[in-house]
Amino acid sequence: MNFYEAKEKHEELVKLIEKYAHEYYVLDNPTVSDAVYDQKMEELQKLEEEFPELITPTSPTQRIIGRVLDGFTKVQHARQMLSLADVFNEEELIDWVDKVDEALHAKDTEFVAEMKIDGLAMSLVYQDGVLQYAATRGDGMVGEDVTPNVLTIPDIPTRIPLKGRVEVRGEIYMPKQSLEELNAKRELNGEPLFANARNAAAGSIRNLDTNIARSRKLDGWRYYFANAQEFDFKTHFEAIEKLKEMGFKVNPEYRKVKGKEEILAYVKEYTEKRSKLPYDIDGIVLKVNNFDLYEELGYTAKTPKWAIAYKFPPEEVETKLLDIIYTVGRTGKITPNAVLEPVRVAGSLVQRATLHNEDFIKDKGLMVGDTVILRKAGDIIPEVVTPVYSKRNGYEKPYKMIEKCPECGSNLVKVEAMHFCMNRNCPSRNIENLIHFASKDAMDIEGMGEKVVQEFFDLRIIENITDIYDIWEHRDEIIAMDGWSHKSIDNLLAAIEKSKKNSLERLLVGLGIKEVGTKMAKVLARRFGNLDALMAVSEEELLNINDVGEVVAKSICSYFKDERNIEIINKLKALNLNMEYLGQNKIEEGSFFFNKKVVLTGTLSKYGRKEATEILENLGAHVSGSVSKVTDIVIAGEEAGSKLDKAQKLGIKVMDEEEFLSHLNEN
Ligand code: 0OW
Repeated sequence: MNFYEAKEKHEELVKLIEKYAHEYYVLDNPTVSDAVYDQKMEELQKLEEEFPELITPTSPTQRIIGRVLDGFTKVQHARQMLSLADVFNEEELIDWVDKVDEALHAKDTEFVAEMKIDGLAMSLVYQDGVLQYAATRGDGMVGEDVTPNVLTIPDIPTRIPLKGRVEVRGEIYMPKQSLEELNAKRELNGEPLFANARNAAAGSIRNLDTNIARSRKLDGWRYYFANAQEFDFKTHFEAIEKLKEMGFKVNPEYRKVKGKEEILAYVKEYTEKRSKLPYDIDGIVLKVNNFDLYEELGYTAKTPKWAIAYKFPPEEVETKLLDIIYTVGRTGKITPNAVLEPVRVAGSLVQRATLHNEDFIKDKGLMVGDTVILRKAGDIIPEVVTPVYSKRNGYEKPYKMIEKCPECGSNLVKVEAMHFCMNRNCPSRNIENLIHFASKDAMDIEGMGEKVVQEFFDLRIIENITDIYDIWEHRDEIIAMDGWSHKSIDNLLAAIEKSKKNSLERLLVGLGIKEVGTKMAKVLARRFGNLDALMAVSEEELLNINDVGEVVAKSICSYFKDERNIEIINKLKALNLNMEYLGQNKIEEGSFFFNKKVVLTGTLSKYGRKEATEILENLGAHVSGSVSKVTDIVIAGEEAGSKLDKAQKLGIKVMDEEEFLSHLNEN
């Protein structure tokens, strides 16, 4: 067979396999057996082995292989990916509908009502019937090409029967069932759970390993044929029907509505049906049906005026406040937590909620034994709203804040609205320190989640962070414990060993120095290069660094003066933990821009704004967006605007691009 015959055969096989996949995954009505499907797939694989140049990213054979991508390329959307304006109650929704009628000098404009799927927006672009790419929304103009991951979703067609350029918008989401399975697995592995399906879907689509994306069992609905009018479609409804006919999965709950009654009836129907749907919705979308009216209604910067999202109110449920327990944070902060009768709200089971501090509890008048209203603010954090006073039976206990640390018994100190345990050796603080040290943002020790830390702490295998590097001594004891095997403990020991090679900023975060988070740790690590240099620095020197204020400087100096901390650091050194900053571009002290407050304005020809900022920050400059009297230098490119005027008025040094570049050449 020559190349052209092979190309013919290839297209024929691809079309056939896509047809079978559509029948199986979208119509749920296969016309051939799995054996026939597999046989065709094998034939295609053989053909591609013989003629590798026929392999395209959207060939069915590419959907099933696993690969690790090294990143996603950016994609410029041909048409802006619009967002939706929100309304939060029925009154606002009807107001919006009335405004549309007014703008159109019409009555009872016809809309299409549909589900507002709670996932992430995705654009699919086809050229002459072949999928070119799948891209995320990004900022609406530029998104990320995530095609390999989207192709792991079986019912996304790579071929459609329509010539020309077709742009279809939709949502990628994680069905409720998939989220439950995924979180159950993560729970077992001691990994952090996904708070909701939207986060899980976004995290999965952005995972660089397509096998992981595939394992997440994502799905999708298409809800907008972006350039339908180029194909002479007159309404959104018929465009959606066409999408279905072309093989796309369209959420079945869409329907034409007009007039207040029909619209509110639809809202009511799906407010009730919401919890029974196998996918998360966070509202309803209304779109004017007739395309001709879109131009008349127009757009805002990010949203059409012919569509609206009605957001469901946060789901509120009643449950019982069984008890109030206290946790001691890493910094000794005492947080009261509500122990609740387990209850399902907004798609997950809730039995705990923070009560923040004593004032919060007293302001709400909460008493143990109360029936309380609970909701998930922003669909993520459980929030105790109020007691249900009418359900009080006199047995509720008036609230009194504890006075002693629940872990070590030392007296609590009240600082503003918060209570603290000041005992440096309070066991509970140690657990929090250990959890923090191994956490993702710090030393990132894989497999050393909260549960494992708690388990090893309770068994006295670890008391403080240096003990982590002696866990290997307890290997046999751990293997004998439930839930551990040779493999799992060796994986953990390997992860612990690997963490010794972390760059300095991770260790700084792990040490838990107050006021030193991820960003500050990076600034300090880049500036001083190694831990000894940082430990030797004076408060004045620290204050000279941009971003380092009084509080931070004091906290760092007092941390390194504390004997206990020095002891821990010496032990970590003896354990051969890396104490150096391993990142690129250590800051050159000698640079002209070192420690200078710089503002960029206008357009530079050699570097973009972001790149120039990065270069300046690597030279130790502090680049800010606005000119003020503390600004040292303004670098003015072409068409510099008001910032240049302000600099001249304030007598601030202004340099053009040429002078800026000349200073770079010095370095
Ligand atoms: N989440 C949704 C949804 C929908 C787009 C195209 C025209 C205006 C916005 O279910 N059913 N319909 C649209 O229509 N957008 C939706 O989601 C948007 C996309 C970006 C932000 C929202 O999630």
